[in-house]
Amino acid sequence: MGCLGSKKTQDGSDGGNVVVSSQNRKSLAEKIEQGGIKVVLVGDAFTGKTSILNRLVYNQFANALPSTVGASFLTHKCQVGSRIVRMDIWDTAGSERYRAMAPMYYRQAAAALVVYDITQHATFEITEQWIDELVEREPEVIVAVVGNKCDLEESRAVTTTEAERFVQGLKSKNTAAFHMECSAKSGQNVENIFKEILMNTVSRKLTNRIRESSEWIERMSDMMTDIQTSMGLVFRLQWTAKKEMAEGELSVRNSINCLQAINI
Ligand SMILES: Nc1nc2c(ncn2[C@@H]2O[C@H](COP(=O)(O)OP(=O)(O)OP(=O)(O)O)[C@@H](O)[C@H]2O)c(=O)[nH]1
Ligand SMILES: [Mg+2]
Repeated sequence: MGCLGSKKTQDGSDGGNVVVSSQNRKSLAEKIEQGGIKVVLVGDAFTGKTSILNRLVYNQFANALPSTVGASFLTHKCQVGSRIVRMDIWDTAGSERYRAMAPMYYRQAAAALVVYDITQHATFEITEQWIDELVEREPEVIVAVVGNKCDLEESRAVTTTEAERFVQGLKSKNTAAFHMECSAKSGQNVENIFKEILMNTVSRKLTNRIRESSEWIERMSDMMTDIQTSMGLVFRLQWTAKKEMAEGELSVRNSINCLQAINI
């Protein structure tokens, strides 16, 4: 997967004023699938959501960042095999006063990064709430449970095993989920998370298409059976009609023979 360009806006509400990067060339645009994949980042404040995106898109990291206001929107293009897939990414604010706004960004999200800070256990505990809220609105969403700041291993408060057990629990409830740890600071695993999201989304799309095709084939074969049954019925009717006609003809001929025999 390669990173091919992005455009970004920060607005606090609806993602207006989009600035298109110079890399948005026509040759690329022509290859981009219509309608990108919508990805949303949620999680507690200061867990590093904006930093993860800054690492992905600009390969940059800042030790001090202003908190996101409302939400920020950007698009990012990635190559998956021979295809270029556009991701429409919403980076939401984690602070309490914007909490109620988050569900506005869940609509039709194909995937969500639910980010926690591995050094703050409370940020991990609250992920369940975000996920419940997300899945309730978008049951098909692919959930990436992301433990950020793994460069701070010495201050770790959430073990990998604990997080993986939690994700197993989600899977057993039929939520498409995976767990990964990353560091926006060092860049470790950041691109892999989005690669995994894309792979999961593409394979889900393919599975859905295969399911639709097999349902279509099943419907066709049901229709063929119906047609065959109807054809069989028509043949049987034709055969009965011919038989009755032949019998009728026979009895008329017999009557004529009888009449001729008694010379009438
Ligand atoms: N050590 C370390 N610090 C990080 C990492 N990622 C982010 N930070 C720091 O954590 C703080 C919060 O990062 P943000 O990216 O603003 O967090 P956020 O989740 O977007 O926060 P809100 O916008 O308020 O929801 C910043 O000071 C970052 O420098 C990381 O991987 N390692
Ligand atoms: Mg932010």
